[in-house]
Amino acid sequence: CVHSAAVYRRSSEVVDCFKMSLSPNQIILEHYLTGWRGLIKFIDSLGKLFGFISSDALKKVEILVRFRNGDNGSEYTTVQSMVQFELQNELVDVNKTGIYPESGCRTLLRLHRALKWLELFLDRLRTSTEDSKTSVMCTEAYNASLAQHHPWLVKKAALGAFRFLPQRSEFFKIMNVGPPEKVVAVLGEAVVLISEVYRITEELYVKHNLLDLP
Ligand code: 1PW
Repeated sequence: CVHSAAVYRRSSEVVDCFKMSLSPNQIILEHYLTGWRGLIKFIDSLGKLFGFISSDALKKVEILVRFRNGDNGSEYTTVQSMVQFELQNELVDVNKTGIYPESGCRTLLRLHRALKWLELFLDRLRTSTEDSKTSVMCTEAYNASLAQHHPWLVKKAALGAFRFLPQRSEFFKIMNVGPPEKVVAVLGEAVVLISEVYRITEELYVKHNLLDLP
């Protein structure tokens, strides 16, 4: 997309990346990953306590970037082409024997699951009022989605970190898109786009029975 992660400044630019990743029934990996880089920058700006979250997400993004830059890079243009290529070439641990721990399919699945959390959290943020607590909204969104895929230690660390999220007004400022009404509008757009990206990926993963790759 038009925004390079390096100059990324506003959360509306992340929304642009996810918008550009929709093609319209395929997900273009380049833009999906740029969107994630923007999200990671945003998480980083929330403080050091969130470093373990952003560093894991960054690791996943970098694995997929490596595939895109590798010998078979052209197969990693869309999520659909990636899934087809890796399945056809038996690069995915479909039998759960742990021999391909870093397939593109299993790596993207982690980001895909995290996107559900983001969708739920942003939707709560969008419909929240001035006295709503970001930590509560984030915790609820997490418990309703990503938490079920995490071992207890990760859960404990994540739930512990959420308590230190900036409060709503500060959070809106960090998003850097303007007054609260504008933030709410951007959040509305973000939720629609992210849920569409999520839906398309989910359908693909269901179709190929990839939703519980180790
Ligand atoms: C404040 C808004 C935040 C929204 C972004 C969501 C990012 C979620 C990343 C959570 C990472 C927690 C720590 C890492 C856990 C990994 O074990 C887990 N990774 C993810 C992305 O869930 C599973 O990856 P693994 O261990 O199977 O390679």
